[in-house]
Amino acid sequence: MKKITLIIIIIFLNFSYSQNQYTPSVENLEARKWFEEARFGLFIHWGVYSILGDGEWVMNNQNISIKEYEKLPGFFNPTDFDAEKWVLMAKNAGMKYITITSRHHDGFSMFDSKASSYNIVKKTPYKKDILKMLSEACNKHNIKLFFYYSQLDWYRDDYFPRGRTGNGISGRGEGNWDDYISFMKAQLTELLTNYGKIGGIWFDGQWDQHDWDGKRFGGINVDFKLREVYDLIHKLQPQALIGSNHHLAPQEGEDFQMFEKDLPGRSTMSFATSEEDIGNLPFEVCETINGSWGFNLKDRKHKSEKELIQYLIKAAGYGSNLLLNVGPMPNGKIQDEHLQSLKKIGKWVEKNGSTIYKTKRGPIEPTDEIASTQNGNTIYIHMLNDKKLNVLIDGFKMKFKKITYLNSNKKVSYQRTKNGILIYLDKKEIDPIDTIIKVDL
Ligand code: FHN
Repeated sequence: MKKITLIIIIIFLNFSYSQNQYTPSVENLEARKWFEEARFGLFIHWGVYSILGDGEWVMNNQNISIKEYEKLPGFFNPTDFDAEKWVLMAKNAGMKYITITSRHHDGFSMFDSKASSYNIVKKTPYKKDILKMLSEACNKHNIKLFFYYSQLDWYRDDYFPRGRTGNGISGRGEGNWDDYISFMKAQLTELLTNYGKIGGIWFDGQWDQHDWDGKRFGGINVDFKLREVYDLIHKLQPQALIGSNHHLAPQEGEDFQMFEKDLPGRSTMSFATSEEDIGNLPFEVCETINGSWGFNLKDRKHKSEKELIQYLIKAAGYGSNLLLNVGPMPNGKIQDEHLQSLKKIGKWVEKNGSTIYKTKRGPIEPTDEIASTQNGNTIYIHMLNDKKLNVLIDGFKMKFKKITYLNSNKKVSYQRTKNGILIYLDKKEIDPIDTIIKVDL
């Protein structure tokens, strides 16, 4: 009898262990390595909301009722959309992957979905699956494709109990939460079966169901069945990387950790992931090219070439990828200001990409003025303040063979100090965006 009880306990323990402990597959670990080396991706927020030119939250912000919002798909006809142009735009900017919104909080699916007829093929005059076209173009040009997927939904009745947002939208019903989970599983299965091998799934919206005191996310009020959903994804495509923008510590089954408009640990946003919640998965920082995610006609906060390139460098200095967002217009085109910025970034990356791709976080503590990256025995110090000629790097005591300017190959003057090194930059070598110093160990 005792023996039987012991066997039952062992079986139970094994079962609960395998239920909780996520062991990434070999393919997944390889994909993580690729992801960390890629360093730069394009984020795309595109949906029927682009017609209103007021960002992707317009349904919530203007309290547009379900019935009113349902008219939008009828106007969505992006005849100028050219998947290959988008992919080449990203590739020429030095980006290695694209993450696009398959369904945002408005609940409208930008792909052909059997699980919901509220989708681009069934409800718009355009009638075409943009994800399909994009996946084909990505395949052709060797760019990986990730799908953003919103767990929050302002449209469906079965997203019930509702969360903290969208409560001014009239016409929302009161359905059954389990149906919502089944619906999400069905859609994710479509996304993981109909578009070839994908890069991964970028979840967003879990925070809608967490308590929030304006500073920290608290307990969750529903069960998103995360492990079931994550396991389903990994079963369908083991290499697919899962990340979730919940702003919390990584959860079992996730493969990378993301930081929204914030460098890891800098906590510049109210919802920032706190320092103690930073894990050891690959990092990705996402940021907008202007001030909005979805197309916003009146957004004039276009970031400068310098800001954008320096953000890419800073992210790399934290050992993180940058996922830079554009919000395409309703006609399927990208705003000219953004096309120009991406071209400029591309030029910089073409010349200096070796200091970013395939690097890890360097040995120098990142600040607003300095970032460092490392590839094997080479350290790259990125000097981001073009006004400072004497730069003290406290704590940098490493022995090295050579220290030169990357551009000219000329030697850099320096002096060892008690706690680090004082670098004397040559005015002639200063680059207004980034003066790169190469240190050979
Ligand atoms: O609400 C979304 C927002 O629209 C956008 O998708 C960003 C991207 O990181 N995430 C949410 C806000 O945290």
